[in-house]
Formats: sequence, C-alpha cells, structure tokens
Amino acid sequence: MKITCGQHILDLSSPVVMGILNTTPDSFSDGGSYYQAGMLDLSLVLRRAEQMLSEGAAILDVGGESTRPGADPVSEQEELDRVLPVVDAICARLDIVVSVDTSTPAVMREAAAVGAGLINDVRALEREGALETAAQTGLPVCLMHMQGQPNTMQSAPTYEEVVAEVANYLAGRIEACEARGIIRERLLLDPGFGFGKTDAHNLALLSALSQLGPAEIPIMAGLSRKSMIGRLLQREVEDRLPGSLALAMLAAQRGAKILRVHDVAETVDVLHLQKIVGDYKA
Ligand code: PT1
Repeated sequence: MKITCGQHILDLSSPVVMGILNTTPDSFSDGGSYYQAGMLDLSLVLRRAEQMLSEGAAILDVGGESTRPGADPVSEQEELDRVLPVVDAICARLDIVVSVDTSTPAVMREAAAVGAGLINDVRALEREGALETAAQTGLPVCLMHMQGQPNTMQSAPTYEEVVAEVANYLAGRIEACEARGIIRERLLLDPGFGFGKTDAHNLALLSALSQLGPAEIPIMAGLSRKSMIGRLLQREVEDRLPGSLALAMLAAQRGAKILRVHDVAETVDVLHLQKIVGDYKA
C-alpha cells in the first residue's frame, strides 16, 4: 500500500510513525518548546525535525493551531505565520514527508506551494473552501472525526453508537471528497481520539479501528500522551510514555498505518519489534 505525497512516496505496507511538531505556544504537552523570548525560533524547530527524522519518523506533522480540549481558535494570519516558515525550512533541507495539520484553506494552499506532502485536517475539510483547496493541491488528505469544537468538545460528548456514527461521518466525508475529485487513493481516515469523546468512546473506537472505513483507505491514529491515558492510569502528561507506546502498538495491531506521536524513537522501536515478531516463522 503506497501513497504519493507530493515529491515523496510513502510506503504503508507496515505502520509508520508521524512525528508531532507543534509550532503553537500552547500545546498540551510540548507547547512553546520552540519559542525564544516569545518568538518562534526556526533553528530549534529544525533541530527537533532532524532528530525525529534520524529516529525514524516517516512524516513530520506541522501544526499552528492547538486542537487539544479547551484550546481557543487561532486567526488565519497567525496560523500562516507559525506554519509556513517551518514547512518551508524543513522541505528545503530534509528528505521527509511534511504534513500540515490545518483546517484553513490558505494554510493548505501555501504549505503545498512550499513542499508539504500531506494535509491533516481535524475538521475533515468542512471549513468553507477547504474541499476545493485541498483538491487543487493534489495532495493526500487525512479526514478526522471530531464532535464539536476544541474549546468545548469535552463538555458532554454524546453518541448512541459511537463506532457507527464515526464511520458514517467519515463515509460522508469520503463521498464529499470524491465529489470534488479527491479520489480515495488520496485519503486517510482518523477516528479522532479525544476529540469530543469519553474514555469509553475512545476505547470502543480503538477496538473497532479497522471497521471505520473501506479496507483500502489507510487509518491514522493519534493517542500519544492524551488525557485518556492520564485518566486510565492516573498519570500526568510527562509520565504517559509507557501508556502511549502500549496504545500505539494496540492501534497498529488493529490496523493503523500511521501513528501520530511525540516520542518517535520509542514508537519506532515498538513497531519494529512488532514487525519482527509478526514476520517470524518458527
Ligand atoms: C489526531 C490529532 C491530530 N490530535 C490527527 N490530527 C491532535 N489526524 C492534533 C487529550 O485528550 O488524533 N489525529 N492533531 C491533538 N489533539 C488532542 C486531543 C490532544 C485530545 C490532546 C487530547 O489530552
């Protein structure tokens, strides 16, 4: 299973790691890491990008809008200012697929112009103009499910049948994409762990991960350091690595092809061992 991401070809025959690169001052676990005196420091971002590449990341996901629970929206200009210099700098220097974590058409268009290889949209191209813009870039798109909006989504998430509802929603977005010329070979699906979901909802989605969509569309999963791990294991955000690794492995076992994580080296080790054990013939 291969997918063309701009200049790069991404091989998803076994699961790969997407390293998280947040250029926001307020992300839940690594917010502000690349800021010096209130300014985004490109050299710090590049150092981290190089490190994640050397640790085995196949993709780097660059985002300028925090979408963790409770986060406030960001202006288009702010997002452009945070994301574009980073995408540009990485694409100019490193041989890696750069994904842009955005719902904003202008960011999609400009990021694609400087070399981004993937659009990761937590709003599944629902914003005005996003479907058309994403279609024009020719890039693959990850469609994620979210109930509500980040600042309020965790107040009272409600579903009658969470797996069926998420699957139906994603089926509708696949249809909307195909109607605009974004063929399904260009799509990825993501259940959106923690996006308007209780722990029970997240667990139901994890256990039914492979039933979220058509078998030929790869699934992406983002569980790294999320609050579900904190609640289930009583762990603060800095102590969620073991939980994150366990969930990454379980997601891969259930069919996820892209794992979106903070801890690249550790997750690459887990997936590597999983492959060795899976391939072993006694
Ligand atoms: C994700 C994801 C994402 N997650 C995709 N993109 C975030 N495709 C940003 C918590 O409960 O899963 N898939 N982009 C980060 N969002 C959250 C959500 C962070 C919930 C933290 C929590 O702690």
